[in-house]
Amino acid sequence: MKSCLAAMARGGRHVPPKTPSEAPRSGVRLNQCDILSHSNWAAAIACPCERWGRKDAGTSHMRIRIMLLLLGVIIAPADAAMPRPAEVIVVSNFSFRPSQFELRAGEPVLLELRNESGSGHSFSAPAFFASARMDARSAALVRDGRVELPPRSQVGVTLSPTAGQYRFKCTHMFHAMLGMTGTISVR
Ligand SMILES: [Cu+2]
Repeated sequence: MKSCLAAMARGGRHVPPKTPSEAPRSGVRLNQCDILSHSNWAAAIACPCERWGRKDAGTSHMRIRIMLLLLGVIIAPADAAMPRPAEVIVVSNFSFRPSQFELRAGEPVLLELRNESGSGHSFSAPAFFASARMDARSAALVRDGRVELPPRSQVGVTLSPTAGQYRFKCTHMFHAMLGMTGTISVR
């Protein structure tokens, strides 16, 4: 069997054994399939060592895949046409944080509504939503001028707001009275 390290060093991919019987016996620690021995990550992803049933190789490759996935999550927003960073509104019993915030008129923004409480709430701003431009996905999240937020949920609405002062509140019974109100200033 050729070691995958040697094969990688020559710029090629290693070839796995054709039958399981050719695979390394248990107790034999081979390093050639560990993360550090791979000359590049792409080759590491393609490396089929885990098909041999070697637990450590499988674990190494899983780690690489998780790292690449995380890297993808970090890199992805940079090349996509994204709105400016999210305006995060944390919803709890019984407040919005922040309760006053500013947006820029005509500039797409992701409004991220995070309900951190164990109770349902809503973010109701009929005039604000009615005057804003939204794509179909975001518009579908707004019903009668409000977004419903089930317990421990997060809803993201992307929109381009129109200049003005808007009030928002939670429409659940007595919640506005208990402090769940706020204002959005769009300039
Ligand atoms: Cu509420």
